[in-house]
Amino acid sequence: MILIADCHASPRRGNEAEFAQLLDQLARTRHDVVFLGDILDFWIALPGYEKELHRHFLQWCQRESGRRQVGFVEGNHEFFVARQHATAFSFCAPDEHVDGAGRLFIHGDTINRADRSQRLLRAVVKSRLICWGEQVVPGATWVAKVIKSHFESRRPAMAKYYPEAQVRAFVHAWFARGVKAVYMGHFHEARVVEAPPGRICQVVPPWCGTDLVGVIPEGGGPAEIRRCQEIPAES
Ligand SMILES: [Mn+2]
Repeated sequence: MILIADCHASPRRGNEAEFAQLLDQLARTRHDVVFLGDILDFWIALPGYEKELHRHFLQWCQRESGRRQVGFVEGNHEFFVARQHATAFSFCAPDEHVDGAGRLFIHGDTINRADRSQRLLRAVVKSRLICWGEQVVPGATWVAKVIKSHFESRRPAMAKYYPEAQVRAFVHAWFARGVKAVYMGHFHEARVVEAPPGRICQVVPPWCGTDLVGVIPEGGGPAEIRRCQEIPAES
């Protein structure tokens, strides 16, 4: 299984062509793929807010999920994807997903309890009232404005800070509930988090700027961090 985090594909970053190449490389392997969020920078899955980049990615997921598992968990730059596009994926979750093997996939932005503006945005945007409001065009415009102004006013330091004690507490709570492994992105660095014997917690590095992805071996275990083009085709 291949894990991909934080591609931040966007015209702003000028990495759309490289991202298309990544999708081609993935399609040439036989691996299941799980996208750990912040794949497209950014993605408001409402009418009028999706572009060719979003459509191309969705088509890829739709096609490849017929050949392999393609999972997606939303990052803090993605909104309403699970609600609007669930059928394009094998699984698609606004928060976290636990698979049949007891592996938890999560972006990671909600772990830092001190990041109040991020948690508030999530709570507001994903509320029932907003779900109703965004069915109409003025509602959708307003929701998109709120989301955009959040990112414009945000201190970049908060997003990058790695809250070690909180990550540990978070994953141990999941281990206590029977989860065997936790894989996340978001923090823009590769980390293996200390875990009890037989359990795994890993922070997958961002693909953006590194070309790196995680590859979980057949029998499970920690993901090997590799460049995607080094994964043999049809493996
Ligand atoms: Mn993120």
